[in-house]
Amino acid sequence: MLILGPFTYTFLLWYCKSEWMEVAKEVEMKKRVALCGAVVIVLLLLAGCALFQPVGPPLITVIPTSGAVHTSANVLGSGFGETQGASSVTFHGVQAAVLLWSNTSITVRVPVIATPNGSPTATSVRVIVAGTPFASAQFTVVRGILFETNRDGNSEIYVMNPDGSGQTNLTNNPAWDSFPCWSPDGTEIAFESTRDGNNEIYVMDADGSDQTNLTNHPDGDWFSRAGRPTGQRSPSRLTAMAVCPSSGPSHR
Ligand SMILES: [Ca+2]
Ligand SMILES: [Ca+2]
Repeated sequence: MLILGPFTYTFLLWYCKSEWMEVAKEVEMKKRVALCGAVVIVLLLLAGCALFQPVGPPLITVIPTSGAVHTSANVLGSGFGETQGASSVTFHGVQAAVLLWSNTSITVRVPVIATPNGSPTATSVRVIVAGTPFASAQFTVVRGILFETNRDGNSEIYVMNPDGSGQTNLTNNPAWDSFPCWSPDGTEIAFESTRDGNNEIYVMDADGSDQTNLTNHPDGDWFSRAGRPTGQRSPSRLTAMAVCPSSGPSHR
């Protein structure tokens, strides 16, 4: 009996312990099942959110870099690729000259769309990456107001926003520069200048770059305007005459 006592005690202890372990295992198993179920539910919810999340084009922002007119603009976003390659940017379907291309920023010269009466024109900007439409945004093309001023000590051609802000010297030349006028598509400006020693007709890009002497003649060359003489060369032969109306300003 003395022997059976410890044996019985050990047996009962083992039995109870086994029972307890079984119960503990069952509780642990239930916990794990509950945990797995919760994980599955969370995963399903996440998948559902991703599945039903609206898929749209990547967001891009178009901001002008010029204070005067929108002659250049930065297209900000991501995923453009590090190099331009076969990619491009269009404004209202017109391809813009790309000045700088990186994965997150594209600098373009805005191809000023025909802006009847110089009024602001809303246009759609599209980024095409490797030949495939990638993203789009809205942008308002503004044709600046051209004017002359002597504020820098000699006549210069300036451009400003329609509200008078962003006044920018486009010519920056010590000679006389005057009579600016937009080309019909707003991408170029024709003007007169004496920088080569006599009057010449020049053309420059809308941002003032690439100023080119069109006439390049030792005699005087002017636009034809009502009430003032024309140059000694026939103005009708000049490219600039195609963009400057003969009824243009006459103030000298
Ligand atoms: Ca000047
Ligand atoms: Ca000349």
